[in-house]
Amino acid sequence: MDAQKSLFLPVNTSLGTTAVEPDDYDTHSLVYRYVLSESEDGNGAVDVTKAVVRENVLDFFYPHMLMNGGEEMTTERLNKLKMKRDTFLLAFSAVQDLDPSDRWSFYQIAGIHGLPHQPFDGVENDSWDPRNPDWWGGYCQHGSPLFPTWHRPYMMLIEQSIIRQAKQFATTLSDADEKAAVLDIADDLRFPYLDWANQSTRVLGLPEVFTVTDVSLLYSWKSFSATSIPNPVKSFVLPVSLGKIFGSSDVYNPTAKPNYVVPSQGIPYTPQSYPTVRYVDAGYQTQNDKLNVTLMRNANTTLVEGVHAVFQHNQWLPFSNHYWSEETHGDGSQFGHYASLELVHDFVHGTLGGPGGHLTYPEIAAFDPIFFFHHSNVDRLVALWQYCYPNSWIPSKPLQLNSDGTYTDEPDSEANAKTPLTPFRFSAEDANQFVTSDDVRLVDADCGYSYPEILQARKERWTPPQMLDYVLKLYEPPENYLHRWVLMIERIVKRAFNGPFQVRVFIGKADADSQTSLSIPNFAGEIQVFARSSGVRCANCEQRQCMRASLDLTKTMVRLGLATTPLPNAGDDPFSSESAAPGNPFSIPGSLRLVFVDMQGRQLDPSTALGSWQGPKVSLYYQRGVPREQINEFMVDDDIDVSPQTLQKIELSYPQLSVAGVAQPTSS
Ligand SMILES: [Cu+2]
Repeated sequence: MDAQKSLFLPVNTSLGTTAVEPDDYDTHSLVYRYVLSESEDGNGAVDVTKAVVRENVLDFFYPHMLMNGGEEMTTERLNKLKMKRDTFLLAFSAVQDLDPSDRWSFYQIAGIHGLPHQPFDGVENDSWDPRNPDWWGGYCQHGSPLFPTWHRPYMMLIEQSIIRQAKQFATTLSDADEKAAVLDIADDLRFPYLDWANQSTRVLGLPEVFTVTDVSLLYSWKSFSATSIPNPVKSFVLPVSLGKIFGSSDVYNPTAKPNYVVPSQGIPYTPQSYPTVRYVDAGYQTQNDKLNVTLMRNANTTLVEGVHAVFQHNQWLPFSNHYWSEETHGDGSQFGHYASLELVHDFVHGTLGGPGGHLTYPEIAAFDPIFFFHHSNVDRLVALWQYCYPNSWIPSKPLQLNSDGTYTDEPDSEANAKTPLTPFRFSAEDANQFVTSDDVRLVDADCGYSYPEILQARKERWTPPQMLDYVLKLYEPPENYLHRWVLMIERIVKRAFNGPFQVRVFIGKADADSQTSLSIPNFAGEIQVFARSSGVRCANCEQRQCMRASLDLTKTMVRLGLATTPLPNAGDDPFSSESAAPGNPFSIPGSLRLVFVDMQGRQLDPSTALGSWQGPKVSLYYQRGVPREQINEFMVDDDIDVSPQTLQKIELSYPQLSVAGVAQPTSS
């Protein structure tokens, strides 16, 4: 493994084999950093207005469709944008072609997240035992306040690999101008972000660039002959077999169940030479129509409202992750009813991956190239939120989490802003120093990249309330209701069903089950649980990791003609301490129906799947919506607490609430 490896592309690729930086393989160069531009006044501060932006995928991949962004769109500028796009695609493709033993390869970098549960670049913890099922075998942080920050250097690492291959590509170009131009572009290559909640996604679904088999190059290259290449953002062909994600007895193993025809017996899911897929059919092909129908439906039912709700948290802990625990945060004072960013992110994994798609399963999600476009957007939302709430950060007091640990962190280890984010090294000099959350707190000042809105805000010196106003308008649900009702499910045992699952929510459809159409007006949305498989684990472990999830019901209530104004026992101002709780509008038996299904849409029985499973704890929150004009004063003033204790909570139970397949929900 330590023998000198070819740094660059294998001989059989079209981009050549000459080394550009031949000495850097054996140094600890797998670090997260870009070179930061310092400000001109010489005080050593970083000039945040010089940070390179990660652009919207539509602007990045379709530059010829750009109106002009306020700038004059000259032929010269358009050509440069086309060249940048093509170079990104060529370089990303080259990263995917690298030998799987190469630490810069897509295979190795994608493998950091979950399977194959092997050390990346030799970063290990001596006590990690791959046979101990209590340890998670990937490095990624989920259900943790480190969720947003761990994925930050992860994105930067793969961008560094793309930059390297872009420089390599430049050396193959015979036209001197093209070579110079590509070298000039290379350091600025960043993953564009896929904004899955914006207007375009709600109406049009996934941009075509993610679905075509071959992608056309837009620039008229003089010294590169191809006019199209196999599309590197549609799928990645696994160079080695990844092995099984699930134990042999489970119903989820896609090799066994009905959509899949995998070549021969005993071959695990994700076998060598198979491409990653989304919404796979019996022929192991991605079904883009199913993907798009689901994406557009979910963007409209859950993602827009989810992002809107996420920006109403003003504390890092509940904002950052979906973790739920009775012991530490069970009194409602910490978390409340709003969606966490991680939860909305979970929805997107299930929505883009669908049944059998790699993105749906945490163990293998990062092998679908779209993972990085999704996480670019997650990171953008983190950065926008940080702009709105600059003082909120990972609590300094160590947090004990009932976690599975990671490849290097023991189960139940404590996490804080100084926890090493392995395997991402801090510098090339010290192999044992890893990036911490504090090191990557700000995208521009600490990391050297930015997003269009943040760059604009910095240049125009927006205040945090101005940014919040901007974001809330961008993701405002189509109707800005003054009375909002949100369903909150606590204590969802993530591993109850040995893999990912969904909770469908219906209003006024007491007999809804897995066969009920999602196109009826009663369907309010579905909660995606991005859960790992259990393998062989003690019953106790399976009870431990719980998450919380929420879903805004208001739109569906209005559609069904249900009253959304609180019943008369609520005071005029539900925020005031004297006001009584509003009445529950769901007073009829069967008003709210939960249906648990697996990713293939088969009904699950929450009460029997695990003998000791306590089942979900369900409540309804009423929030008086904030009129647009008042958003700033309500949300941003540091003295105003918009956290959940100011909101009205109503516990839901049988018979108003029912769960498909269960005679009566388990009591809480
Ligand atoms: Cu993710």
